[in-house]
Amino acid sequence: MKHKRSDFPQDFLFGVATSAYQIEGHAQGGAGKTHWDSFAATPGNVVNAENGDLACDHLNRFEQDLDLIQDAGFDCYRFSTSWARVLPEGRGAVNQAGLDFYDRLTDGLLERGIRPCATLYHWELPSPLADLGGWRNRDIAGWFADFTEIIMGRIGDRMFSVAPINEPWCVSWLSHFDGHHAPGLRDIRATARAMHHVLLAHGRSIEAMRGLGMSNLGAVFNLEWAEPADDSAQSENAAALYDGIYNRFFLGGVFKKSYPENVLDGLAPHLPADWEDDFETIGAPVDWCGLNYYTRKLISHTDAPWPSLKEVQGPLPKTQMGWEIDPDALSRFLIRTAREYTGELPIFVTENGMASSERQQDNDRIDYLDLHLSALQEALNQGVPINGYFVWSLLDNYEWALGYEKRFGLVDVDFKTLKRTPKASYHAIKSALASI
Ligand code: IFM
Repeated sequence: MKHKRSDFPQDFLFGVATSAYQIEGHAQGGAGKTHWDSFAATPGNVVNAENGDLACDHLNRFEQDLDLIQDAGFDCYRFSTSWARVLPEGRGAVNQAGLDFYDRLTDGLLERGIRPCATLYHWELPSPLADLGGWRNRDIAGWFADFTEIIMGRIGDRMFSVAPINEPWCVSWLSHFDGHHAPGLRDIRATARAMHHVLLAHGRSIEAMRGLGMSNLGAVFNLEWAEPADDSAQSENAAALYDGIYNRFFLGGVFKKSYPENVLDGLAPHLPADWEDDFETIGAPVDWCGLNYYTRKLISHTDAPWPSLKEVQGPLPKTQMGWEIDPDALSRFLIRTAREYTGELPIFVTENGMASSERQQDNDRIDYLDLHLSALQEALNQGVPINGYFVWSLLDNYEWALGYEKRFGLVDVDFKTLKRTPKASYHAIKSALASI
């Protein structure tokens, strides 16, 4: 890699990220069924109908995985806790084996000198709660606050940082409007409710953790830069709306206690009654802001009903996902987020990385990471208070509706034998983190 640790501020933190359902092996250890299990079991939803039953078997191999994180020299590990592993029914009886697992994981990190950075929800909603309407049901905010108290009551004393929910856009829009993720709905009313409730649940969870006396709590957003596909005013408005739905709705809710007007034009009739009254909870102060960044989109207008958006193929080089590589947009996002939303609050890039079919000599990933670290430095030079950067992901894993084919890991996983083999990018980062 071109970059090395000493190119960054002295207390800058480097980490690596994963999530529970994508690596643990969810059919094991007493976890309850989730909406991803039934979504994946429905023909046509997931490539090869693959699911997270075994995934990387991290549940049984986590010591080996923590050794990999330590050997690479990472300061932090961003993992998530599965709601259904802790509370198989979503509420009520606790699965002690689940709590014990996260307890051992936490201690395993601390023993290795790695900071535990938890995300409470990374998409595996317990099926009994999905049966009650899941993210469409306002009660989910209370159920999630209860889960927060249970899991953080056990491991919260040892966390370096915690964020309630990973990527609210994916939890709501991608899953209830696009139908690409569980529960696979395509319904604007369901979408509006999920978008609002996911933020309400975030706020209730923050309140619950403050009640436990915890600090260093944040919010993690996935951002996608929207560029008009051409010079027309229609495309410009379309890109602004895409930006509103994808980025500004969620940042605005948490940091401005308001939703963007162009999004309300279409969504307001579908939001739950008295939604404005929830902003005090949604906007509960946080200690940092996490941004997950991968790509940008070219957007134009279509005549379909609201939001009338069309994605247009762009000319930039693409990853295995078909996502354009645009590091400059990361700088722009970091600068804009600080200027318009977060001010002096520390920002972390909580996910960045690429899928590549290169299973060993993944030079494309090394280049991608270098380019994005340069973009991050550009924002640092402009005074944005960025405190850390996390690579997605430690291991090749379950890439949701795309199954196991798309490989994001610094470490290759052979899904037949579950053997882990560090790739060239792992070794490159290890050298970069060791060099001063
Ligand atoms: O694998 C996902 C992860 O679960 C959330 N952020 C984006 C990653 C790559 O698609």
